[in-house]
Amino acid sequence: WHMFWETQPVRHYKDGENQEQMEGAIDVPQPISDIKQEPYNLPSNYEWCVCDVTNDRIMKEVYALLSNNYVEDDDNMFRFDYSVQFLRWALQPPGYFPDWHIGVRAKASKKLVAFITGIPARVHVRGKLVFMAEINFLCIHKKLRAKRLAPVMIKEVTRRVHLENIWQATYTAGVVLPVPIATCQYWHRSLNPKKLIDVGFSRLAPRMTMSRTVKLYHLPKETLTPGFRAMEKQDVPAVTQLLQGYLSQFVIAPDFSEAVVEYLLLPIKNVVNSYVIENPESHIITDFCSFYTLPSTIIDSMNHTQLKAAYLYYNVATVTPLVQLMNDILIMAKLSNYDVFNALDIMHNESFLKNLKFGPGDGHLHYYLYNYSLSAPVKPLELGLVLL
Ligand code: NHW
Ligand code: EN5
Repeated sequence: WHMFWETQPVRHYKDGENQEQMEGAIDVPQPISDIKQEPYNLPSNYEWCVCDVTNDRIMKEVYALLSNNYVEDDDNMFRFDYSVQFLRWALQPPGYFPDWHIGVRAKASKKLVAFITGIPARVHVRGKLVFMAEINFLCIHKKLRAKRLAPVMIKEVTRRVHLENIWQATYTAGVVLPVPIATCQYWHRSLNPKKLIDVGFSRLAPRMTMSRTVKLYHLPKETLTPGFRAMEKQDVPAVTQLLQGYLSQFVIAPDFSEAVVEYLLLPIKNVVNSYVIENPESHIITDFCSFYTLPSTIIDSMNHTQLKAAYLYYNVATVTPLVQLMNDILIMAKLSNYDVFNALDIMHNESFLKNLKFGPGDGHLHYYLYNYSLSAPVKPLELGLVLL
């Protein structure tokens, strides 16, 4: 049934979902000298390449592949449109390995036809610190689908991760594979309801007119919490402290150093937005929130070509109520002209979604671990990890 996944160190459905399981690595690490030294074989017309993400010409090729062939919704109406700036940010965190940015080219034309990436990350799993790879941006050109190329690419990235003495990985997908550790739902908050309805992203609710819908989703012209401002470099130590304190309660959560917080959370225009609440008297940073920018191409639309979407990233509310913090971040996204604000039902997000007029989407996100077995499945609210 799962010809490839059957052969991999992941949980399998036959393992018995209800039985007590041991928690930890499935396969023990091999000696590095035993790891295959040469890349896996591709079909003879194709060759491996490393995609240097600092190179503009190569990034244009990666962008062209992904913007035409990456993830679509179930009805093929929208396709993720990760920008070059975003991909550069996502792929070069502290300690990244250039050769984990893997491409496949046609030998004759040198055209880039497939891509997969890994980045290193330290992840807490039920309190244990595990060195992992985060795998993302697996993409095969539409004309090369269903030829069993994906298993070769996954084995090749696995080999390169093993060469760095890393034996676990985490990834998310919209499809069900063996076996999700958790299944989450996307929620959407309309910011520009007229456009969302025009392009088929959402519908006019029964007994609602357009003008009543616009009014329903209306937001104030400025944020409400005193001391709300964009995060700056000087905030990195305080934000790191807030995140470490908050994330320690989740079963799965990143272990953020100051270097990683500075890299991932300092604002970058059209990539990542982060805000803090600085107490006006004490100047203490009490709360933090962030989103990343991931537009989608509208596949067949007359009037519009792109949907501008913000995705909730990391938040910590210690003093300001979370719902108030999230209302302010919605206001910021609206002021910056986003069409929709998306969030998953992870961490404590359930507590504000309905209140702030988010509605459930038709997409799910499944979280996976490679070569790590959990003794029990995890609830979305036990997840403290967001993958891009
Ligand atoms: S999820 C987004 C994945 N990308 C897309 O959906 C883009 C559009 N689709 C495509 O480009 C975020 C193709 O359909 C892809 C499959 C490339 C998806 N993950 O080549 P074949 C990520 O990037 C299995 C894993 O014939 P294809 C996370 C499928 O079950 N496996 O299919 C990536 C089957 O195996 P089975 C997936 O349609 C995580 C086999 O691939 C998958 O031409 C990667 C069929 O291959 C998916 N999303 O290409 C794993 N989709 O056993 C990392 C399909 O069922 C693991 N498959 O026969 C960890 C590695 C590191 C370890 C380190 C220690
Ligand atoms: C790797 N890091 O399905 C991630 N998106 O709900 C890769 N639906 O946008 C895996 N189908 O519900 C990603 N509108 C998996 C997700 C793939 C993309 C996807 C879903 C998530 C989505 C929209 C559009 C649906 C179009 C028809 C949706 C309803 C919005 C409505 C707004 C008003 C209140 C109720 C909800």
